Amino acid sequence: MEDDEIDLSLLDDGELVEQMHDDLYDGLADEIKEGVNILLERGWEPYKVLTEALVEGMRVVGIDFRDGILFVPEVLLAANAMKGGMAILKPLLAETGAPKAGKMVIGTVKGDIHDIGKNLVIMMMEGAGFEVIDLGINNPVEKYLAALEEHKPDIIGMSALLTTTMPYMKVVIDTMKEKGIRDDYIVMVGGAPLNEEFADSVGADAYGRDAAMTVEIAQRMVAERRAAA
Ligand code: B1M
Repeated sequence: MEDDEIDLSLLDDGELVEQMHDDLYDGLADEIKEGVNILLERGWEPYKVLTEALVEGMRVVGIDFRDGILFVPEVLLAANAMKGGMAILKPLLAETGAPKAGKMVIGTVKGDIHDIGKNLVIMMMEGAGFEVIDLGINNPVEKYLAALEEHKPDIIGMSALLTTTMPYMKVVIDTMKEKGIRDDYIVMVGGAPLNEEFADSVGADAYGRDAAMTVEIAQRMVAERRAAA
């Protein structure tokens, strides 16, 4: 170990969690994995590790990304560190039946292969405790419909980066209407060329301007739907 490195195992719980927030911010995946393991060894519930050490750390990352203090490369590093911790917690969370923030199916629409923004959204959503099914790129309507049927998510998300592919979102939403399943899901759309008006015009429920906003809106809409049910 380097002289200036911190021995995480010597920190008390509070200090360790604070250090993990800093390590997430700095995208240090190995330190995050080590921190998660230490907290688990100290008897922390996996859900407590997830919410207090990881999700809270990512919340700060999301705010600074939204405010232009952090940029895409840094957020990807933070999200990658988060993923390292999540990989340890996921099987344990499944066993303990921790509450989920919600479930989302997301993919880039047909004809479009841009996925950096979508992947960022996925990482931030997972960071906020959502289960996300990633359909990848170039998705025809059939692929979305099959995923809705199979996974029964709260949210269907679509991403498009080209002015030529963004109209395809309407194809998906119209097909959902034809099949009578439109209102069974929250429909969220995003991608650089979109805006609020476009989202309204294709019949989506919400437009995610960026990953942090998408998480905020998703949390609010899922909570509203659950309260209404
Ligand atoms: Co492309 N490309 N590209 N490209 N590319 C753009 C989009 C373009 C604006 C560049 C330009 O000309 N200035 C332009 C589109 C012009 C237009 O439509 N009017 C363009 C073009 C023309 C093309 C090709 C046609 C080029 C060619 O071959 N002649 C071709 C198309 C291929 C295809 O899709 N069929 C093409 C290809 C590529 C690469 C493969 C080289 C590469 C993609 C690599 C990849 O994604 N794996 C690429 C890239 C990297 C870009 C730019 C430079 C960057 C896009 C990006 O990743 N941004 C882009 C120019 C630009 O936008 N500055 C450009 C960073 C990312 C974090 O932001 O994706 O906006 P963004 O995501 C944000 C939000 O939008 C939101 O959250 C994200 C995080 O905050 N969000 C969502 C996104 N999806 C969401 C979904 C949600 C919610 C929120 O669901 C709920």
